[in-house]
Amino acid sequence: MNTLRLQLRFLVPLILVLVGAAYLASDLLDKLTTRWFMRDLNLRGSLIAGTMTDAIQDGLAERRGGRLEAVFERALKDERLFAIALCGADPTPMRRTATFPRTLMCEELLKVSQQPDPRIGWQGGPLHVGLHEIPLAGGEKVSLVLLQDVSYAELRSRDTRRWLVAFITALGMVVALITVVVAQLSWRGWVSGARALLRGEGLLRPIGDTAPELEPFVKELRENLRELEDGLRLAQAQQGAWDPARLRALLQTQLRGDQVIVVSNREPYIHEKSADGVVVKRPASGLVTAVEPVMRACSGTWIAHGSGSADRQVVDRHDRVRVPPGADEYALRRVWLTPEEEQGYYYGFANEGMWPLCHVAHVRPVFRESDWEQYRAINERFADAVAQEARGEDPVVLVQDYHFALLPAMIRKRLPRATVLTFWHIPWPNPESFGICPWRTEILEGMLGSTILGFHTPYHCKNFIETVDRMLEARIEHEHSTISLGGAETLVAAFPISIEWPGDTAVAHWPSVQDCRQAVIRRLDLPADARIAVGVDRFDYTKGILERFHAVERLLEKRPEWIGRFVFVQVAAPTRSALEEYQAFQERIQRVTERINTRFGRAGYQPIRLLATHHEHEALNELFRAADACVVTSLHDGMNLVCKEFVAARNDERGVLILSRFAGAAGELREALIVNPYHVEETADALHHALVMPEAEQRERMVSLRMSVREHNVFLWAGRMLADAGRLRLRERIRARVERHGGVLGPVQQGGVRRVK
Ligand code: ADQ
Repeated sequence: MNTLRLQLRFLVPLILVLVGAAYLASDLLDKLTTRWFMRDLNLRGSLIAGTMTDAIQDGLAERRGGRLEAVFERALKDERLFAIALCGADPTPMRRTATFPRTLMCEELLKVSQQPDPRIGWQGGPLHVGLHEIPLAGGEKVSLVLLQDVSYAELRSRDTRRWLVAFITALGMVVALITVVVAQLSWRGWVSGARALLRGEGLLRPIGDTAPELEPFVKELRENLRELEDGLRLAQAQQGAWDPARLRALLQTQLRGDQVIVVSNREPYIHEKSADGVVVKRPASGLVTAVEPVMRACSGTWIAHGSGSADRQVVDRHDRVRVPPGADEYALRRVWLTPEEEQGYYYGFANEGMWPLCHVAHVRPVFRESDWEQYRAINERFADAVAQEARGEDPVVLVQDYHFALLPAMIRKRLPRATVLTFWHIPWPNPESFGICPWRTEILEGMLGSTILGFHTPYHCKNFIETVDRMLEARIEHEHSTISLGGAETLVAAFPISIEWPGDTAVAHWPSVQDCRQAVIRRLDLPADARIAVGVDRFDYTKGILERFHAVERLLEKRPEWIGRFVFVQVAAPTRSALEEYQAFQERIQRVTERINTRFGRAGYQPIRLLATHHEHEALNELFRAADACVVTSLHDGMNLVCKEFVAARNDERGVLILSRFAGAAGELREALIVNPYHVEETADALHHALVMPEAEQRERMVSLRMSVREHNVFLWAGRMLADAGRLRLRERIRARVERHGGVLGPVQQGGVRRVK
């Protein structure tokens, strides 16, 4: 429709110009043909006069009528010759044919014949008047008057005009047709060029087959888009460090205050029944630690499994409760699961299948058909909850983790215009390892319903893209890190997660490092001069707790001087205890702890203190501040937040971080002592190194670690992801406008972030 309007804008003036040209040309042609006719008739008259000269001279010399008239009558056989007369000195012609008009006088005929258009009107049509002198004997002259019928000339001129108009009309139509076809083709070229630009192709590399005539348009559009994106980036860069205010500003500008919905299995607040009534608990979860501050900043809706014994008691009739309790910053929508559903979807498929599948920690994944069915059904239930909670057709939905691999595609089906950001908090294995999953294609297709799919590290992204490459018929653009499947495109990118950096007010309330140390020594009844190392984890086999204990044992073996002086405090929050694998693991850790404590312990001293309970944030902070070293020895970890929490707790710039090279965090926190947890000797040496590290070196390392975590905090993680979502949404809006409106350049040419918004 718009193309037609555009073409009419061009065609109407073209047709008007052609009509004007036809009008002018026919007039000109008329004049020209008349002039040619007159010249022909004069010439013809001269010829006739020439052939008749002798007969006229003879006829007049004989002085008797008859012969001359006979000559004239013969000449009149030429149908175009209408009448003939001879003019002498008298006003009336001296001889004339019967057809010659009686009213015409010689003087008048002379005048007419001398005009450029020597025509007179007569009943039968116009007549051409020609006067030709015939010399007579004795120097006298007579004029031969020839009246020729020129009505045929007018007929011809009319015919010529008709043909001319028909020709110009046909020409106009051919030109119009060519214009329409070329315009259509060019239009398609423009639109696909614009689309390519909006996909980002034109910005990073030139669009392959741009026609030369479209170059200026493409160049302009490309420049406008680049300006637009630069503007966005600049606006972000100028705002300094990432904090809740900046995240809120980003949501209000780039996402125009669009609704943000988070979906995760674990809820951020659990209401439990207790002897004192209902109590609220915070789960030990890296995901909750990271996403909660984002949610508080954007006041959205968090959809999660209501797992607490008092959860149903506190929700409204829509299963919602405002959290954090008392602060009322966002809505928590609870989804209910039966024990069988939880068994199949959560313990079964997610934690016995996906978790070991993605972590290379030498525990075999277990895949059961019934678990898979539950997993799919529960993903559908959460998709329904998202659709119910969505206030508009295009919310921003943040899907969290491996419990919801199928959810992105299910959301896309219900809300095709939603922006789905999926974040995979655990590692992604190589294609061979992932290939053992019986439902690998379903899982990949489900995940590719995401607009953006985030992992912690570029290595996990690479593994995912390679897996898709092996298992699906999808188009992969390695240059842009995008995967297209069924017409939808997913950007696969690394967004390293982090923690909320503690604010000045919170830090001001922290007890001093000395006080923390005294408190921990007192509470755990440790030797007064104890050197303390801590480990804080969920009680999970991927965290390398066993390997850590073996390293402690080896340290005490190798360096007995630490016996009685070195204590390892391990906090381990029970997790997934319903699973046999986890129960066995926890029991094994208990046994190893006892063995080591028996081997190296003595009265009033135990080298390992295992605290297998959930700890509140303040208690963990106290422990981190009291410690000489923090030990993170994950066998495989997406990121690991404990190491970042330890760094954040150490505003005294002391303490040493020992970090597994298999944790995603190792890529960022290079000033830690990086170890291979499978190498017991190396970890034992790192422990010793940490305990004897001079304060100056500790400070140097810690200052650098703190700078890194402070800058790369959780708001940067969320901000980068949401800013990318904002850019894609903006691009999508421009693309929609390009298709909706005739003016390809309309919204883009306006330039500048604010105007487009
Ligand atoms: P998790 O495997 O849960 O997270 P992690 O990143 O270490 O691992 O986070 C654990 C969180 O739970 C931390 O905030 C920690 O303080 C807390 N926690 C641990 N033990 C606790 C205890 N005993 N009491 C109270 N709190 C405790 C998953 C991935 C990680 C990834 C995160 C975030 O496995 O690789 O870093 O998600 O994406």
